[in-house]
This record gives sequence, C-alpha cells and structure tokens, in this order.
Amino acid sequence: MFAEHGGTVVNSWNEWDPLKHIIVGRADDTMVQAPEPAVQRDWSEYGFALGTYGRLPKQMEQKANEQLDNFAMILEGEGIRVDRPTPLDFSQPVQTPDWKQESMFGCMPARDLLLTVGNEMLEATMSYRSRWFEYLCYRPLLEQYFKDDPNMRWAAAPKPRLTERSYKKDYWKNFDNMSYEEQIERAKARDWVLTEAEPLFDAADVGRFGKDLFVQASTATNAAGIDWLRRHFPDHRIHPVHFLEESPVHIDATFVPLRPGLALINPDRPCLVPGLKELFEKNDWQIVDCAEPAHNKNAPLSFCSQWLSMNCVVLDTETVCVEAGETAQIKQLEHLGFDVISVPFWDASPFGGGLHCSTADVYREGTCKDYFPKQVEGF
Ligand code: ABU
Repeated sequence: MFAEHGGTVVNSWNEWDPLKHIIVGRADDTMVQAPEPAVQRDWSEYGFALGTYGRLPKQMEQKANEQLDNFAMILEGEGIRVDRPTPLDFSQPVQTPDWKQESMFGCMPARDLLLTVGNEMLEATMSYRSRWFEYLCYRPLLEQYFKDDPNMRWAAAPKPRLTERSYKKDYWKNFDNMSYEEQIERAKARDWVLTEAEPLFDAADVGRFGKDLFVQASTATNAAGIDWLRRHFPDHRIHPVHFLEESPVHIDATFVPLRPGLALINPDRPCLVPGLKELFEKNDWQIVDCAEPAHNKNAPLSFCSQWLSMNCVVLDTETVCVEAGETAQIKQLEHLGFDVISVPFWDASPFGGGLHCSTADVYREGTCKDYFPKQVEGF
C-alpha cells in the first residue's frame, strides 16, 4: 500500500513535474517480430532477411538488460520508485478469431503502450498484431495500482480487430519501391500503412503538456485514434500534429517538452501543422532545435533512428536523463540550465528505443495546469 502520496499511486500530467514513480521496461526475450501487415523487418546484414524472424541475440539482450537495470538503479538513487513489467514468452504465436501472428515482440518500450493522464493509466490500442497482447506484461502492475489507489482510473482503449481492413494492401512493398521524394510526398498527405477502419494509436505518439495533449499522426496512430483520444479526454485539448518524416513512429524523438516554456524539436522533422508554432509563440514558449545526434544511423537490429539522442527523461524542471554518448545533446541541455544525468543506453535501443521510450510515468507531483491559455482557432 502506498503511503507516500496520501494513498495516491497514479498522478502525472506532463513530462516535467517532479518524478516520483515510473515503470522501466525489460529486454527479456525480445523478438525481431514475424512479418505482419503493419511491419516487415528487413535486416539481412544482421541475419534477419525479409520474411524471417526470431529472438534478438542473447548477448545483445544481456547488455540491454544491464543498461535498463542500471537506468532503474540511477532513478532509484534519485529517490524515484521504479517498477518493472513481467515479460512473456514473446516467441509464441498469438491469435484472435481474425488472425494468427507467428510471434510477439517484447516489453522494453513501456511508453508505447501506457498513457498516463492525471489519475488515469490508459492501455493504448497498438497497431501491430505482434503487440496486441503486450498489455499483459503490465497487468500485474496495473492491478496492484488499482488496488492500492482508490482514485486511480484504469482504462483500455477498444482492442482493435487488426484485420486486413486496418492496413493498406501491399503498403510496404509499394513503399520500398518508391523514391525518397515519393515517400515524403505520401507522408505529407499522412498516407501511411494504416487505414481509418478503426481507432488505432500508440501511447508514445502523445506529448503531454498539462491541459494540452499533442498527438502525432504516424505509422502507428491514425486519425480515428486521435479522434478517440479527443472524445476520451473531454477536459483536455487534443492537438493533432504531424512532422516531415517518411515513416514517423512516436513523437518522443521529434518533439519533446523540457519544462514550462521550453520544448525541443528535431530539426530534420519540421512540423507540417502551422498551428503548432503559432500556439507556442502566442504563449511565450520557446521551441529549440535539438543538438546533432552522436550517431548517423540506427544501432544494428534497431527500428529506431539516431534521434533517440533527444529521447530524454525529465526528472524535474532542473534535471534530465540523457543517453551517455550524446555529448552534443548533453552540452545543449546543460546550456539550457539543466543538470544532466548521463545514462548509458545505446545497447538497449534495438529492444525498443531510448530512455523515454523505455519508461511510463506513474507519479509526478503536480496538478493539471493550462500552459497555453491563448489558443489558436482550429488547432
Ligand atoms: N520510439 C521512438 C522512435 C522514434 C525514432 O526512431 O525516431
């Protein structure tokens, strides 16, 4: 039973209030998932040619878990309570009455699945069949929070059908045959793999700024998913955003809040929605281009970009955790007035992302505030 916060276990409205309790994922048994309509890995140079699948190498898994455990220890050293999910056998095939999928994925990126808004923890729909059952890894924790906190709201978005209707036919085959310019043109039109047959979203496409939630349309989040979030959180303002990127997935290596009045943007991925800049300027927020990443490509067997450099975890308005090798990003954040805690994490990235991806907020001090009292019509 939690006594620390007067019996409240779940409370988090934004990305910067003082962090007291968080979930950090695990790398155990993570898979290069079997091909499915939403995602098809093609990593022949690392032993996973298109159409093949299997566990990530044990040696990589061990290093990733060492880095995840070390990150958890660093957070605990800062006085933050850390919980961990319970991995499943992700190599097993899974099925619903509509489809069978030859493997699952893993449970390292907790942020993809769990969206905490105030006293609510919401399980996202997800859009990959390999991730349909990932919520089970977090159920032991959510059940406990629900028992311990009489005011916690526990919600799960409608489980999607993920039939062929949810995906554009031959999307990836066509995508691979396109020039970069054609891919970008399609991205500008938000023409990615998902159809609008049903609401789909990943929690990591949501940027939490108090009363305002910025939701990225992406390869994992469709317009129906954003609409579902808008109706589910009627007391919030939901702003759909999208950025210039051929295959966007998750907002947290693109647009990252640091503290009231300050956010980082990825200079390679300008926002395609004019309202964003206007809203931030009107409310005296500064949007700063993040620093150059230390790497110029993904880690081997990683589906995440080098821009995990900006995928930081803010502990409070003065302290931030950043990947240890990202020296330019560290310098920039120090220059912006933060104490930076360097956390080695590059070896964990193939298992689902960066520091922010690997976590899900449970408790930050603070309440729901309006950081954007001057709104922009139609945005
Ligand atoms: N899950 C965040 C990954 C974003 C990126 O690869 O840029």
